Amino acid sequence: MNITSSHIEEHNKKAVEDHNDAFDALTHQLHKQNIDIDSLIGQAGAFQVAIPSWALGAGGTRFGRFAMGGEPRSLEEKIKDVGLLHALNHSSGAISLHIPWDIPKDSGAVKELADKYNLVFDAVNSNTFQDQKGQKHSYKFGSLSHTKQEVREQAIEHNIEVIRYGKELGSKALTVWLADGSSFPGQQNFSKALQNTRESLGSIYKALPQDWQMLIEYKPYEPNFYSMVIPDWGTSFLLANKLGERAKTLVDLGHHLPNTNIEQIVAILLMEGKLGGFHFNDSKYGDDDLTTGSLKPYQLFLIFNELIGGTSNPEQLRNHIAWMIDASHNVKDPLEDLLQSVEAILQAYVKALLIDRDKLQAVREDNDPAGAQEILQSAFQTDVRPLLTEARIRHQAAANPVQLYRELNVRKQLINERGTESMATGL
Ligand SMILES: [Mn+2]
Repeated sequence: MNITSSHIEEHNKKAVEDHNDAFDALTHQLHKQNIDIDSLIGQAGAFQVAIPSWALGAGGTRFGRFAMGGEPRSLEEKIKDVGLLHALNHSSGAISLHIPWDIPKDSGAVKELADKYNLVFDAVNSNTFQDQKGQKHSYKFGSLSHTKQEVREQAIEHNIEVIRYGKELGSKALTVWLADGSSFPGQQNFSKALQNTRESLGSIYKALPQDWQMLIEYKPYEPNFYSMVIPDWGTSFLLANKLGERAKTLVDLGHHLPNTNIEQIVAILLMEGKLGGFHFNDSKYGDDDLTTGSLKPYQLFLIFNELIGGTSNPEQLRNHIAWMIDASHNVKDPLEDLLQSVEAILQAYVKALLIDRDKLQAVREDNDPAGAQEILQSAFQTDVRPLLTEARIRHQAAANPVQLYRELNVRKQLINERGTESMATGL
């Protein structure tokens, strides 16, 4: 299944009339606010969000998994699926791989295939949260933090192996998410576990190429339910500081206790030069891994407000932070879900670019919270969808990606190609 330029042209031809009306109205509205819409279209068109290889199949819960058919059966098919997304929205031009689920057998051929779809390889992800067949030591009681040196060494070696694969493909970052922790009081020596982790990460850091970053993720609970070795941004930040300049914190939006002020965390990490990347998703209760922006679009907007307010140059922001989705889809078609997530991220980004920074600064100086709210709401309530549609049309992508996906019956075609039983590797 390929999306061709004639598919796109035909779809866009039908959409153009309604689009032009909406786009003209928005152009007029922004012009009155002295906002240059072309510059915003350029910035929206340059923003790329990496798609994780593990989010292309149906996700599951611990109660079960419902197959959806047509799932990618190999790394090559995963790349093709991300290629489909990128052809539709022009904003999914990177893929983030998970080792060992996506070991490239022939890196040259894999790279060539990705090139064909204009995709690059984003951060590579290690996996020491489950045991693989034939693995010598079990991670049941931890990996990088384990009490036994031989288990820690095995986990370190795995991470170094992941870097090797990433180097072959042109990745520039390693994401470490540590599931280590304890499920019962007294089970683990907190400080010893953190110390072991720090030393293990130090060994991995030594193997990190000079132009790479190490992204350290945190999570307050799950899979361990009493303590996690890296439970919060403070612990990740502490490790990143001790490791060195190329170690940074990765913020997964679902990895906080309810009601945590994530935008404040983002602002502080950015100020300290330690914000390495994002895993976007949305949640109501915990690490729900729902579609980004489906529940809390305002929170997402406030995060981008901090990002843009904390950097002088949007280009630097786009290029120096790893933007990734980390979601799971139990009841939606994953490809539709990913299109919706990317769209929500771009909406939040562009809306945050609309904020009048000078005015915001002035009301802050005047201690005027109502004034601040007026400014934020004015940006947040602006319907920027015509702007994003225009950016896609200018890049020969689909005016409405989800609609075209449905018009072309992509899922049905994928099922025809791959069958109803195919299952993507992952959780
Ligand atoms: Mn994550």
